[in-house]
Amino acid sequence: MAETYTLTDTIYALSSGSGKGGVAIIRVSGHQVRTVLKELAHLDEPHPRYAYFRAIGTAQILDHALVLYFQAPNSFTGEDVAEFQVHGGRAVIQSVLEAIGNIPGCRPADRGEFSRRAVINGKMDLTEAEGLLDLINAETERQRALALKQMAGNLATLYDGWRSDLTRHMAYLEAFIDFPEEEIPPEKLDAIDADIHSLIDKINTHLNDNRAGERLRDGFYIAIVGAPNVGKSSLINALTHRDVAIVSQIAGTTRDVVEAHLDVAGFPVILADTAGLRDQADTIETEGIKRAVRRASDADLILHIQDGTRWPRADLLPDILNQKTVLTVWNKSDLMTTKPDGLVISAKTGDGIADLWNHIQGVLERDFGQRDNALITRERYRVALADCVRNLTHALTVSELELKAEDLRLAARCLGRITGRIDAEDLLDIIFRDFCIGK
Ligand SMILES: Nc1nc2c(ncn2[C@@H]2O[C@H](COP(=O)(O)OP(=O)(O)OP(=O)(O)O)[C@@H](O)[C@H]2O)c(=O)[nH]1
Ligand SMILES: [Mg+2]
Repeated sequence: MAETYTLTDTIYALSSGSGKGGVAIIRVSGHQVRTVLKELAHLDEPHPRYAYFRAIGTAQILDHALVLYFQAPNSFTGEDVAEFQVHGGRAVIQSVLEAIGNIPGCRPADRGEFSRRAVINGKMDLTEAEGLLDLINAETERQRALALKQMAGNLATLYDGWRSDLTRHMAYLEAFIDFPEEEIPPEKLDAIDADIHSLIDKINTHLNDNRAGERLRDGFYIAIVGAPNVGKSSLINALTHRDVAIVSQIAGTTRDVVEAHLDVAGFPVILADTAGLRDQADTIETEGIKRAVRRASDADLILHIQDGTRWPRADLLPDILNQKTVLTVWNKSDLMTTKPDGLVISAKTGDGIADLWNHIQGVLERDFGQRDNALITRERYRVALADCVRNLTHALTVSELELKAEDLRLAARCLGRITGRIDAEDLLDIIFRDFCIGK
């Protein structure tokens, strides 16, 4: 059983990053905020949203800091909130945190507890809180843009809108259930069914997004595969401008999968160099080849490297990889006498690498690029949406009003689970565990 969440404590934490810095921000939220401001900053009647420059401390001065007060409900958490912008030294931070902790009713915040309170107090829904988490974790431009949209409520608005449509229909049906002597006009029933149909279509379109949102959060996997010695490791080094993989003229050099994280035009990319594929190999190399195929079959894009000096003789990919998006790349252009058709590069001289980047970007753009609609960023949303569609589809097959209303209720519940409007307690524990303290 999840413990029931209590809002009686006042919580505090360092909300800026840990370590030394010019300024550190300590946040306090809860009933005791006014007491904290009085005792620590000697502010009796703080104006909300004013910046005060104060000496901080009770018995002795700990620091001179900017102090801000946000009055409930107009704060991040919806409670009274204070922010202390102190100097960012470890001893300063420690002493101010301790001084707050000495005030009765104040305790250190848990992971994500500020955001959790914001959700409980209706300042944001779960998708917005998760958007905030993603924004904090965003490493590339497109991740940032995606997270910001979600934090601003694009998914919340979408799901709440669908849910309120369903609630409206439900209420209508309930009215006729409650007064059985009244016949529901058949054209009204048809209109409701038509609406359910159209909602199913909308959710299915939303679901059919090539998992762009989830992949944008997690990163796109690109696997470099091909026969031994064709220059795969040379290519990962050329693409990353680093010496990430060992290069040698001995066939079968690479055994393990070697990964590098890159930012490609704002897309987070995980590039993997793999062992050369061939039939004759020792035990260790065979294991390497197994890993290579496994990694490549999970990849969003495969770069199939061919030795261009052997053109037009081409190596074949294992069957399971042929269903994936594959870019064939002919390497070693500096040694070629005839130029192959298609993508030609030299991992050694850098010839054609810029063009290869353009092709990779083209694939990313095509599969995951700018879409106007809101993207599903978590499996949890996807599962709930699929459940919702199932219930709606069932609603269309039943004619009894009671059963139809029940299906609509279940469908609405699925949407409510995503936004946290219902069943939130058990979900909250799981979701806010991923947050850091102070958020
Ligand atoms: N001239 C020339 N040599 C290259 C080029 N790319 C790779 N090589 C050479 O080809 C040999 C094999 O390169 P690697 O990058 O280790 O090849 P690999 O595909 O990773 O090989 P395995 O790990 O054994 O599967 C090395 O001697 C490289 O210097 C190229 O574009 N031009
Ligand atoms: Mg290699």
